[in-house]
Amino acid sequence: MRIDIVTIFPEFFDVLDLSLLGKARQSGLIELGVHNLRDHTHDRHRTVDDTPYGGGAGMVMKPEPWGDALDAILGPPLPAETADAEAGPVIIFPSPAGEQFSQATARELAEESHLVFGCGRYEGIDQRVVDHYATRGRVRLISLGDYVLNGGEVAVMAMIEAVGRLIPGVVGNPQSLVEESHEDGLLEYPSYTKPSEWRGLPVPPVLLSGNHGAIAAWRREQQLERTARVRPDLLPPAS
Ligand code: 6GU
Repeated sequence: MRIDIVTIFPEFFDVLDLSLLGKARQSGLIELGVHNLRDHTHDRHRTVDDTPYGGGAGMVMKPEPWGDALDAILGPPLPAETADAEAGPVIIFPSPAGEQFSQATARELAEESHLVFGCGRYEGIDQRVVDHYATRGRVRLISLGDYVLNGGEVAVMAMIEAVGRLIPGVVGNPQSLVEESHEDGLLEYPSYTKPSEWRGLPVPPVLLSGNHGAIAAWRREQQLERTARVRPDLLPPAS
């Protein structure tokens, strides 16, 4: 998978050298391009924002640097009559005004061959950037959840981690992708390792029983109890 990121904070993504995703890049499973939006400005101050038309608080990101930066990734625009957005990459603008990211979104994005992320700052990006690139690729506005971040970078990092680990070969043991929170619609069961007693706290005896049926039943019960307690919204409505 190819991933391109446009941002005014390219250093932010240096951490993608580390851990599982760093290994996936070294092995060629993930190819990453991080692009500085300011490299696509043409004034002495490398300006990326301006005041909003119609007034209001804050600043809006200007369309021209975004157009130059995204065209450098996607190629120049084609004549409107030959444009085929469906054939283009998925272009993601992280935004608190977007659809909410979920494990289902991560699974969809993991099937793609090219993702482009445009990290907005300030009060967002001029809407015409979103509108124009919807003719060049499959644009999605995606939010991490109902809270406000200062910019899209942290959100993109979270999305890349969630998507990257679903790419075949990135996580060593594929079974570990199956048995975790959200994959089966429930929260995961609690886990224990040695020693069998720590600070007076024993491991639940069933886990030491060697009875695989009983262990599976206990884990399922724990998943249901935990989900009902902290995330009842994930359970199907009681009939
Ligand atoms: Cl994707 N961006 C920003 N700026 N804030 C957010 C978000 C994204 N998701 C939740 N809050």
